[in-house]
Amino acid sequence: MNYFIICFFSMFYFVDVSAKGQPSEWQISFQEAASPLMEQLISLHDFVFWIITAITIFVFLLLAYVCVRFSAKNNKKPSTTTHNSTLEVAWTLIPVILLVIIAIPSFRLLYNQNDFSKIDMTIKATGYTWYWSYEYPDHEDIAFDSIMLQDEELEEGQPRLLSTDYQLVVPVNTNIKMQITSDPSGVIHSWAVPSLGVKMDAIPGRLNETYFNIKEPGMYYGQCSELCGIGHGFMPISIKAVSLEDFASWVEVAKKEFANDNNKNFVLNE
Ligand SMILES: [Cu+2]
Repeated sequence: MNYFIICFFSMFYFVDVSAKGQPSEWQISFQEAASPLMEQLISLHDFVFWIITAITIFVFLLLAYVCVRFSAKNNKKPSTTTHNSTLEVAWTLIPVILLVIIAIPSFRLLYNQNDFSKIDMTIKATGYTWYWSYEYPDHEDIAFDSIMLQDEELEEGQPRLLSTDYQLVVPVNTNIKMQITSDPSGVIHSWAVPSLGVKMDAIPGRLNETYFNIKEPGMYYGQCSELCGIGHGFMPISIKAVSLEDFASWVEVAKKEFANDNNKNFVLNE
């Protein structure tokens, strides 16, 4: 019952009330925004939602009025009017104006999503069957695979089907460009993290780009969002956002940890 009440009210706030960066049971709306892009996505959604609601109610009331007022019983002698210029201009212009009103914030967001003018660092994600592999070209080519933890490997607090053995560690308040591609001999995947407002196809032989900026340290989870095959539901993305200092020390550790591992894909890049 509690879940029901929470979900019911979260519909009106358009934000999920549980732990940030991951989905919750019975969740209806978005995860809490953890990046500026997701904030903009949610505000555009809320804005358009109210326009849609107003239109739906208006059309419903019109239909109800027509059904009653102009039924055969109440309107024995139908009018033969076929044109009404004022009305025709109005029902053409008002939708056009509404579309322009929606288009302005929509195009602004579209532009922001593709604005790579202020990038601080780059990470490359490659989709394999069935896991993600990450490379840090700005940090001495640190590279590692990120494989889903099985149920028996999960530790306290790690969400099932979302946690990985190695996490994508990133600094907070940094514009991070993700280059996203897929194994040349593989299939199409999609790198998606709902709380960051990021979803980009990973296509063999093609390098796609997106970016995010995480505001607060914490864990942020995502999944492959392109039906890619038998392991589609088992190649999660888990991001650990840390402070700049913690990131610097992680880089030092990671350089050693992943340096001599011949299984890692970065060996191919040498
Ligand atoms: Cu996939």
